[in-house]
Amino acid sequence: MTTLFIADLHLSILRPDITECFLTFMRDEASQAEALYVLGDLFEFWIGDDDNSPFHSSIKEAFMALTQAGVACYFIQGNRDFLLGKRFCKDTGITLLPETAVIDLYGVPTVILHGDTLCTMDEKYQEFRKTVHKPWLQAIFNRIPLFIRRKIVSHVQSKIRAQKQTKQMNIMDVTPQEVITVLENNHVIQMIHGHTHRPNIHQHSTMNGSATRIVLGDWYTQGSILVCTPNGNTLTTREF
Ligand code: LP5
Ligand code: MN
Repeated sequence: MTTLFIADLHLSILRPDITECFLTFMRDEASQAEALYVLGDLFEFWIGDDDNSPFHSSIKEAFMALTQAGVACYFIQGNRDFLLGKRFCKDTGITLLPETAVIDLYGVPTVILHGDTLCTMDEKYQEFRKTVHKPWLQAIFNRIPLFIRRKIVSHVQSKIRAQKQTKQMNIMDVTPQEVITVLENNHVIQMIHGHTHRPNIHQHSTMNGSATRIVLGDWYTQGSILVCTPNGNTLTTREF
């Protein structure tokens, strides 16, 4: 019995090495698992479910093969694929979860999330997030022709990139008090998230006792997978 977690792959046509590692993982490993959880930022940027490029179709086919083989696949949106929605789920058989979800991981109630909402000191990002999550703005954006949406995204990305360079590293990590609040509000002592690209296993003191926080790694230089079994959880890597 195995449950797998991945996040922050940032798949794009510009990085065939990541895509190949991901497709091999899906075919050889995920297909043998009980469940696969993708905790956001699967894509470098997801512009909308109507983007049917051959590249995106090949990723969707990999999920479809998995769900058809009986592997349960779950997805939580990240800050780069917050526009991934119902149509993607219908095309692949995956289940979209809310931004914070509680699951039973081999008897341990566990809160899972992308992780961006834990970075409360990054006020500019949280403001930006609030804006792009407005349903009315997303509805308008989804009606804009695909090629214009692409231009808007690359324009905003290039503006933001410069801003990000000036941010202090510590504000781009989670706020410890926010971690404790989320653990306590969800009545759990285990959390799994990505986003910060700082893979590690941390302990936190909560009013319910000592809690474990597992941070998933990104896929910039290697595949990063959290492998969970009834006997324990292991952060692992796969060479490109
Ligand atoms: O992912 P990572 O680690 O690189 O950076 C994130 C945060 N950055 C982002 C930005 C997205 O990756 C790119 C978004 C392109 C959006 C296109 C617009 C689509 C419109 C859709 C409308 C429904 O998520 C980064 C964090 C970092 O994580 C660590 O947590 O710091 O945040 C930023 O850099 C954001 C800036 O701080 C704030 C930018 C404000 C710019 C205002 C532009 C307004 C655009 C409004 C769109 C209509
Ligand atoms: Mn992220």
